[in-house]
Amino acid sequence: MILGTAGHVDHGKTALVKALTGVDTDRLAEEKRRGITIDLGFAPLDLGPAGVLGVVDVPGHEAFVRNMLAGATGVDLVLLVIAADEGVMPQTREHLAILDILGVKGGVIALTKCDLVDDDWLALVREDVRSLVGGTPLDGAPMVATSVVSGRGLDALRAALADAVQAMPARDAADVFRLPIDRAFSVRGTGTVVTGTVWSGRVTREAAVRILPSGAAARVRNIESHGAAVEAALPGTRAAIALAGVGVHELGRGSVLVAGDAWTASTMLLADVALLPDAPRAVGPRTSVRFHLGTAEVGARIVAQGGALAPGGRKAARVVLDAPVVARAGDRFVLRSASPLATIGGGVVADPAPAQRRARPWTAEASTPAARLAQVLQHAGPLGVATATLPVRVGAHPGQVASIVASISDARRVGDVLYADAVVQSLEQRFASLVDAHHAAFPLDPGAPLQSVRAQTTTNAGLADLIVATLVREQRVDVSGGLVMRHGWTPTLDQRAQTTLDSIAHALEEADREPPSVDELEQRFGPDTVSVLKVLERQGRVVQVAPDRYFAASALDRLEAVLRSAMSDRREWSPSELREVLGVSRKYLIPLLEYTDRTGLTQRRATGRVLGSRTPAGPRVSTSGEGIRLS
Ligand SMILES: Nc1nc2c(ncn2[C@@H]2O[C@H](COP(=O)(O)OP(=O)(O)OP(=O)(O)O)[C@@H](O)[C@H]2O)c(=O)[nH]1
Ligand SMILES: [Mg+2]
Repeated sequence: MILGTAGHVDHGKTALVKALTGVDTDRLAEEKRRGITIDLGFAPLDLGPAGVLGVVDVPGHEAFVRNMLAGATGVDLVLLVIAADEGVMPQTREHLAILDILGVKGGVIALTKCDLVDDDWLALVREDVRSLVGGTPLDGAPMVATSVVSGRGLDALRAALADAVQAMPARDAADVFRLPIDRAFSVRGTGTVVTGTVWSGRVTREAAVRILPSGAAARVRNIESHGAAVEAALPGTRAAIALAGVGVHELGRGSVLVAGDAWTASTMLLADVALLPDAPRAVGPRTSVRFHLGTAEVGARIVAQGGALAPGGRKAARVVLDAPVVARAGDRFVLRSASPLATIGGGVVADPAPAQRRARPWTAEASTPAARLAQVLQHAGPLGVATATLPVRVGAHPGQVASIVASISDARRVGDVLYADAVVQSLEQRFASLVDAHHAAFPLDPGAPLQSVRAQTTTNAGLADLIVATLVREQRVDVSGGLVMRHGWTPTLDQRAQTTLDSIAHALEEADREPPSVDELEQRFGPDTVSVLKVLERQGRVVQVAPDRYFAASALDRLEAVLRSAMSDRREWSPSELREVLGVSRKYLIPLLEYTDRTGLTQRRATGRVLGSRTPAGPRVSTSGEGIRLS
């Protein structure tokens, strides 16, 4: 578990950590010279049966609040430090506001430097502090009077911390792994080392990991926790991780070490954003603010639903970031203004990687992972959402995701992708309308080409499969021979079409082995010709031998019989011999032989053809564009 300090500059945070742990966390030369903390310091605090706390000591100076934020963001518990002689000061308030925004669950208050004040004064400070923390995560927190000079209160403080630790729920190691990096350096003989607090999940030696937002892949070479080598970095602990395959220049504070496919970095997220009541001014869509999440800090703009966000207000918003950030639904973030330099508010991430850039924001804080899932699916539309990303997208443990998916009735799954039911239904509707439109436009056609209706409905093949399967199962459409038609549809032949049909069938039978082309038929029989030919083809009375030519089935049967008997000698027949035996001109011969090659009746060789392997009753192949069709 992680304990973070908080409090105004010089109030004795580092001195108290040293008194408790024996570690001086001010390690920089400049910190020693100036007597203040500048960057984060780390030390283990052994609380005996309550376990070892990872302490993150933060700077109190107003110029280093950004460093405080990087340290405060992953803590379970806070140690709020207030010097008894000075009492509540500006960064006492600012740090407390930050802890509130970050949703820190609890902690302990230390009144330090008690050797410098008398008991009456101390009682007044206690009262001040009590009223300050009312309504914050430290409301009702134990308050311990301490002095590192006299040693007063140190044991009581340890005991209070041990109680607070035992009241905190442990983090789940079965979650997806994330460690926001707070330091990265290179160690001779070891290579690149990163440190940070494990926010969720665990990682073991030799695990494959990624650094985001860069996307660089790396391998965990070694892990240390509080200076000792360990096999796994566990959630809620400090870890130093040696990485193979990545250079120190590729990462730094703000980068995130992750494992698994769920994580991405995004330059936009949806969130529930609130401004502090004492924020200096409203935040409009063009106001630039500093966005702090984990150890990352980037410039951002807040596009709130229905206009600017006023001090004290809270709205659903789109957060547009200057650089990609790794976030998870439910993450807390802090907003600061650059001038004046101040903490102005913060929020909760609703969707860390929305699918559409113009996605409408929604309010997230009150919503459950199941409600977020419904929203995410709605926003994703026909793109759907990969189930592997759901732990991050909706902010639930992988183990919970399956039951959340099962609990919502309005989603459909295709492979590893989930779609909103409403989205699939509207695509089904679209598919059915396209079929109807085809029937209306071509009443003589047996159906619409399936491929084309699929392509006009969605470019997602898996989704198209689902739609066709559903519509067929629900008996709304039929699929046959590469065509799709309304269930029970039969081409309607009115008197005129029936006459045309009879005439064309007759004409093709008459023409026998040298039938007219489609164009010629159209000139003679009018605009219904093409549709009528398809009806005849479906009835098995004609066969499309070439794109522009149909034969009467009876004529084709005779031609094939001639070929079969003539070529039964199994030798190779030249084109001119075949023309002779079939009695057709070259114009008919070539398409005919190409057709019999396709159906397997003949086989083309270097200088002629031999009889193929097709059985006499084998399938006929249509050339009308939908592949093999059984006649
Ligand atoms: N008399 C007395 N002095 C103290 C006590 N605790 C800290 N100090 C002194 O207060 C000064 C500041 O202490 P630090 O621990 O550096 O304060 P800090 O809160 O860490 O300061 P920043 O990290 O810069 O915000 C030092 O000179 C300490 O020696 C105490 O209990 N009694
Ligand atoms: Mg300090």
